[in-house]
Amino acid sequence: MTAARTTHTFDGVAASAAYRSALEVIGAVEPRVADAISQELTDQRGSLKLIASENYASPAVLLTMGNWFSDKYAEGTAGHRFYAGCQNVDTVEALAAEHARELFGAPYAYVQPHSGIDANLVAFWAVLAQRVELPALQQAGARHVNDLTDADWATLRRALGDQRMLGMSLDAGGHLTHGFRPNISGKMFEQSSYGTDPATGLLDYAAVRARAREFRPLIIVAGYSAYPRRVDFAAMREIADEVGATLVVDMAHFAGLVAGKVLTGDFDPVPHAHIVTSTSHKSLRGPRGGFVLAQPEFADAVDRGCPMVLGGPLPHVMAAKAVAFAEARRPEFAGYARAVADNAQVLAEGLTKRGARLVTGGTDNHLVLVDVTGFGLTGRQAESALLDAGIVTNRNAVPADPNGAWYTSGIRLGTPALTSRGFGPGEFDRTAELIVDVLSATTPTATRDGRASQAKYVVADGVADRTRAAAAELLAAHPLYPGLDLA
Ligand code: DSN
Repeated sequence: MTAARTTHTFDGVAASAAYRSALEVIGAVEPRVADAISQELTDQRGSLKLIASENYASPAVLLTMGNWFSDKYAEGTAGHRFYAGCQNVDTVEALAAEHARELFGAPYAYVQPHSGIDANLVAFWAVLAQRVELPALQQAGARHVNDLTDADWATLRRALGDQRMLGMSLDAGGHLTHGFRPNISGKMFEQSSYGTDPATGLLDYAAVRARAREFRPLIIVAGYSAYPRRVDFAAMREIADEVGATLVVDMAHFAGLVAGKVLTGDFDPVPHAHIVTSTSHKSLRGPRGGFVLAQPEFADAVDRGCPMVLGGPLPHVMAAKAVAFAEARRPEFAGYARAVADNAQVLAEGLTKRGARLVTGGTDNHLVLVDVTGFGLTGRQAESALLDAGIVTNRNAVPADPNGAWYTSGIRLGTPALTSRGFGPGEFDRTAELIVDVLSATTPTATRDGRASQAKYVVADGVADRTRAAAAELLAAHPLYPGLDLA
């Protein structure tokens, strides 16, 4: 695995000129913003970024977002806008959708969602529109909700509020937007969860089926933000069909592995789900945003994402999605995606052989979940100690977490970002060594009543400095945006 297969191909000289000019223009108005932008690059260049949901977009993607497309209103869809003068927005939206369809082999793509939560809301309301509202309209002989009598409308609103969603539990790796109470989805639906097998940490499809039969949800959501294994979407679809549910798959985390054909067959959600939602900025390495793929029967309902739950689209971001999807259609992106998954396995093995305990014992996607209670730490302590040593991770609950969602018992590590820098197996094994060194050298401090603190900790003298120096060596060998020079 070489750097050439995983990093961006770009012209550092051209990118340097573009960014220097941009910073000069910005700095003439508010120099502190120009400085912060510059400093962000320095900081990102100087740390081992292992946040599983982050990446480094190409300069082409980033530059596409800084222009006058930002000034356009364009409610509606390509060719059917509520504003005049949208011909160029039509071009980029149509291009982004076409690239998305081709990239994922999907019959229909909607590229307006601004984020993952927006994409999920579009999908959930599309299911409600198709399966609850449409039959109600038909029954009332109306073409539009505005044509319903007040009594029919009241009945429909009750029906819309009386639906069920089944999603993966949060501590098993599910996501807040899959029907959990702090999120709007949890207020829209009566929610129930499926978890993982307590012995193996793996999804238990028989248990999912049993829960679905009992709960009879309108929507089953599959997908995760902290589950380190593949999901059998063919099996999930079978379960959905058996109970008359619509299968929505949130592939935000692993979209890059689907695009790069690492997840294929039963593990590719696109042929199996009724609707697939995603973000574009995680393993897919695009701009910050969301999108939805759908089977034809849901296409019209998804298309009404605006005005159903979205306002004006972000044309500059849709343009950047078109560029990112075009990049992901190049053959080298498949090499990148393969390297992300291979590197995750090396990281998992490197941690395990040095004594770390991993949820499910390993990984077959882009992320690893370490149960840090084996080091006598909470996730919060591990996250902070690693940050002191220049390693950026995030704390995460593990299944049945005894420390709850704030302190947690785990840290989540992902390989997409460092793989974009050209890290290969040697670098990831060394990264595992550094992580275990830091965690082994960290101890919780005692609280006043003599118990171990869940937040405070000490790292043995010299370990953080030594790790920072070792990380700097790895990073120097794999510069972020090589040749890009702001000075
Ligand atoms: N915040 C994203 C993550 O880190 O997984 C998901 O919303």
